[in-house]
Amino acid sequence: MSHRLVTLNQFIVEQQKDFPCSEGRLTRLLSDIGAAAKVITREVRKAGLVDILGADGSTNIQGEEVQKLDVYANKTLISFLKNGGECAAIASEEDDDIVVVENAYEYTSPKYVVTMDPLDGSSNIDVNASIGTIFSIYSRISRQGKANVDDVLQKGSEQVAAGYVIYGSSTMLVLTTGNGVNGFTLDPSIGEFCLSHPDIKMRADGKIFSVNEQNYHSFNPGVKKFIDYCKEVDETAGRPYSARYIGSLVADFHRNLLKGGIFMYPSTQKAPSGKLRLVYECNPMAFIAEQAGGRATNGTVRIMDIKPTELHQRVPFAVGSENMMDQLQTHLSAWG
Ligand code: P6P
Repeated sequence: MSHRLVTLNQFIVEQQKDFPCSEGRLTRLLSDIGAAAKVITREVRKAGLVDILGADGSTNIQGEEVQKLDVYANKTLISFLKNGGECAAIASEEDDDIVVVENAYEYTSPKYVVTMDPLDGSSNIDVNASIGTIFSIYSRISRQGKANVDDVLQKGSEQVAAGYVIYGSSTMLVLTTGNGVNGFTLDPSIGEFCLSHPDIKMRADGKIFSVNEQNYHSFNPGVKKFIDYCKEVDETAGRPYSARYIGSLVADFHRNLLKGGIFMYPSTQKAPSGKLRLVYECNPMAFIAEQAGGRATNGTVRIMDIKPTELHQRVPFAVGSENMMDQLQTHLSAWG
């Protein structure tokens, strides 16, 4: 049976019917992000060919060397969001403070704010490993005037939408608006994201565990015991798990979303609060995981229940298949 080609914009508009009071403004915001992703794809795809590869010499607030594509992706997304008129402020992992959208107050009263990691995994750019853009959308809390930092320091449970774009063997946008998770693959021949993975579900029993074992020595006992459990070879069941770790959150998460598995970035000696950012990385991935039937915690509480206290806050992070997350929790409860 031939499948009807459904573009991202057609899908969003069709889903809009589920929100009778919708005015199409979230639709516009999501299409702005989709358009920015196409522009970023064009640069990512030729990164090896033009002088956009490699660092631009600066470092961001995280103290990480900024790659030129990082800067390009950040500027592109901010430009599309500013000009789209539906976004009152942008919190980017690349910027110290929020970008308040000034001109929006003259013509429209934008309802939403966006948090984003414009190009996550950028250390993988030079080695051609998959990288990604991660974003969340919240309804602003401030009712009029300029948006402020409180608008973007909301619990993850307040997200209106979340998604990521993975720049891999193909460019794919994975999105949830709270009604399940859907994947759209960019068809370069028509320049459209087309529905390719409808209603993605994360298997309850995965077979993949993803963690940087270089940090094993500094993990807490429960995490160590869980990793040991994953590596046990059960003769009857064969080798139950496979270790897979790319070092690019979007790529590691995407594989586990489609195949089932668990990703962990626990607290380590070098990163006692964990490495990943609650606002830019963990909340959007947690929303997607839960919408696909998975779970996301900081080892103690649900990620989306944590109230952020500052923009670049880091948290320990575990996300994945329900039963694997239960196994991790069992080991954490027993060993701390
Ligand atoms: P490590 C990339 O720099 C990143 O922020 C995530 O995309 C990725 O999951 C993590 O760091 C990898 O960190 O310490 O294992 O190299």
